[in-house]
Amino acid sequence: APTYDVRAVQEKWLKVWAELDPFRRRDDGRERRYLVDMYPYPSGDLHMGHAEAWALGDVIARWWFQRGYDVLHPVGWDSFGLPAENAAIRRGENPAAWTEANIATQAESFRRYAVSFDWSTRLHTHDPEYYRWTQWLFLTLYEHGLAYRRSSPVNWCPGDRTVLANEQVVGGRCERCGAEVTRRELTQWYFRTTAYAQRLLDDLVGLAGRWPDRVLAIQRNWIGRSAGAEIDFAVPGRSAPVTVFTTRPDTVFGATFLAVAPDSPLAAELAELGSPGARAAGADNAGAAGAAGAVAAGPDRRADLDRHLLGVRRLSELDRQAESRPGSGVFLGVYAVNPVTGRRIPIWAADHVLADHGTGVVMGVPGQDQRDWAFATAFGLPIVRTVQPPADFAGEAYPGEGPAVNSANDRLDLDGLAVAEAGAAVIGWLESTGAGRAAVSYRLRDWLISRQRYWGAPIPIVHCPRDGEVPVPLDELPVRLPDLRGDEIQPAGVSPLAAADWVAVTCPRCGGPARRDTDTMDTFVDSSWYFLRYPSPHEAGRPFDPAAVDRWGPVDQYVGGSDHATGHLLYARFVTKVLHDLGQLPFAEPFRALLCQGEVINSGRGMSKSLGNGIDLGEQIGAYGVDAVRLTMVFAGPPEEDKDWADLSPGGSLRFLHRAWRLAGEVTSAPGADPAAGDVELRRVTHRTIREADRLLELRRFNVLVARVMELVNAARRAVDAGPGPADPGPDAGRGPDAGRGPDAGRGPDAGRGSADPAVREAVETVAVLLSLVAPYTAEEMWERLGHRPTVALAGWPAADPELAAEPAVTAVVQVDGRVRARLSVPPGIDEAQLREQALADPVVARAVGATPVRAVVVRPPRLVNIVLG
Ligand code: ANZ
Repeated sequence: APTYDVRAVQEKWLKVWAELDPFRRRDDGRERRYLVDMYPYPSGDLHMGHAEAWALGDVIARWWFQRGYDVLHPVGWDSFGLPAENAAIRRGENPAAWTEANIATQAESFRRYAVSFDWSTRLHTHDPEYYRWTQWLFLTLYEHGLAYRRSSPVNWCPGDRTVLANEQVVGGRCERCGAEVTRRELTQWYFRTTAYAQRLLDDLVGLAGRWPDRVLAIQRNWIGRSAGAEIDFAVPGRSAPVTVFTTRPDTVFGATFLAVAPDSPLAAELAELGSPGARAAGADNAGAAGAAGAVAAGPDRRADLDRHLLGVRRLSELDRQAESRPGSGVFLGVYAVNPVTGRRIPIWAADHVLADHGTGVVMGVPGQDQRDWAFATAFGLPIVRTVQPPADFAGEAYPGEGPAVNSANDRLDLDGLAVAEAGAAVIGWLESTGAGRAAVSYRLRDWLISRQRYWGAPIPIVHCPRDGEVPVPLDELPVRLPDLRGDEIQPAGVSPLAAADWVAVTCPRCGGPARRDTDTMDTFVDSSWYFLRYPSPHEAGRPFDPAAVDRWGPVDQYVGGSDHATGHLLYARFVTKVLHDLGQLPFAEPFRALLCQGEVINSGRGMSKSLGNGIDLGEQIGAYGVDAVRLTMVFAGPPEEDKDWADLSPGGSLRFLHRAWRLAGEVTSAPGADPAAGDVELRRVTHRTIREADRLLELRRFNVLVARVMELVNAARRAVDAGPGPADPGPDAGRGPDAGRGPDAGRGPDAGRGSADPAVREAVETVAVLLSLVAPYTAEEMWERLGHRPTVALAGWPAADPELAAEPAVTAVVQVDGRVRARLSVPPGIDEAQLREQALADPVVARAVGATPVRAVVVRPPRLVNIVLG
């Protein structure tokens, strides 16, 4: 069978498209649609994962183009970041060279991959004209108290020698290099994401059904709201009480110890208080001996704590929280007073308590909490049950429901109350006595945004010995990266920028000598706002043109990996909300809908260098062509599912594309021929396919759409081969435009008996337009063979004729007391109420029922109605 030369066809249409530039957004007032694919990181050429994501996103964008929307489908690169920096160190270069070479390669590959980009929107985050505005974003947050610097224990990656955000630590390891992450006390910059915790949570509701449930669940869990109470425990010898956060205020009668995070300033302070040298200050809290007022030499609790800390620093946050691990801790030599029992309870430092969660202090309730049970057992602390376990309970701590026990004092009696009631009673009592309050805590932490690396946007702050932190004035942005290379950017634990001459500046406020901040921003800051820059990528005096953002934002469809659920997708939501609150954006959510593609795997496993099972995109395209690779990606299954390349057949995709293309060469009716005179059965298939296409695209069931197009090709093939006979084309019934040229030359009129049927033309044109969403080269080639001018991409979406698209009627049987009284012709999609109504309204049925009361009507659409009389 004739085929086309894949490579030649690609070359041919690339030239035509470059000239036509069909995918420019027009800003012409038509209804608009905005689609963004998560922009790529330029590490080498495009790979199979890119091929999948952009094939899927392009289906939607190209559908919108066909539907006549003004579409913005931009392209850009996430071009700051570590791989470029590491490559530059290896090569002794500046990272820009490697980065820009890769961008050029990827841009070329994207063009060849025929993604419907508006190339005029192109942006790169390492471009000073872009990062000028990333710095502006930093300063805007800084100005509003949402960017700040503090010293705290942070995640440290010994491999990359930089700090990591919590979102970049996966299972205790660096997301990028896999090294085990440790903790270090460092002064770092943060964005105050916690100020938006509740809003970030609340607004997830509006995304339901438009974002994958899984991503919503991950975000909800990451924000981790828990409601409970703060309870103040007085500490004799200390002016302020120690406050705990608990989700179980009902258990406070069972709090037999407090546990503080060993790496918190509070632990150090309490150890000081509990050590002999501190006796004078804490007369009532005289260490383990508890001999009030006595000055005696006792254990040095500070030394104990320091020893304990050595072990703690080796643990990740995850390890510290693991229930399976026997916790460890040290007594701090200090006591607190349980506000409901009045008893003195010891204060320990315990490594399962995290410094930056809740208040960094836990009340230990061994009766109800298994970790506390283990801790109490290990260290001989008392255990008091305050919830009665069921009779058959054989475990240790009992975390479940049950009546409160051992929970009464002379002013508060919880005994017999259920967990929720008891909790509410405790909160009421605490609030009336001033010893506590209802409180909410979030798992979400502030976003650590500073990095001790070179290839990122410099933090636009100057440190002045006189004026402290001074923001760089907006008109002095961008703070450009100095041109460093190779050795000069070796990671050393402090930013390579610290060693550059660049550091010395004059203070913008006092004019005295000062130093630049030497950290750069996490690249996730760059990507937290790029979708706001796309509508006006060349805007000079501000980050974006408000009118452009107003017209195009928010993004109608975002496409990218669900691995960004807790990082990028949360950061982008945060930044959008901040800018919204500052009156800069009319919307508070950046992405109306989110499509997360699955992974492309091979033989059941993720592709990786170590497994050696990588599939090279360039080779696949070389062997089968762009269209076959795109079609394979789209046809492989639902977009969100993983696609195992070993199970797929790009060769089969190519054979199908050739079949479709051959049909286009066999059509002999003229463009514009009226299909009404054609084969009505084929027309029904065509119009049902069109009607289904919109629904399937709406539902993002692209694979099913491809299956329908394949069926339409088969139907058209049958119609050609078995048509009513070779109609005489006549002198002016146009022949296929290929007649007389191309590999199919002369095939047109003799091809099949149905070649001249205008319904065949209608079917094949429909195939070309639908296929243009997936296989743009083949579709273009077909369109040309059908006698049309390029580009098929903007040919316009076909409209389904409702009559032709209607499913053929089916027969519904109506029985009255078991006897068939009527047969109704009904649409197959009829619903229960409609069918019931139609059955009861039938005159024969009405007569059979007469005046007898109807006891029941059993309706089984579309085929059966059974009326039972009383
Ligand atoms: C007493 C208690 C009794 C608790 C009980 C639980 C069960 P989330 O939802 O994670 O906020 N907690 C509080 N602060 C902590 C910290 N800094 N590090 C480790 N654990 C901490 O859970 C809150 C619960 O986790 C709190 O409620 C506290 O233990 C613990 F039967 O208080 B609970």
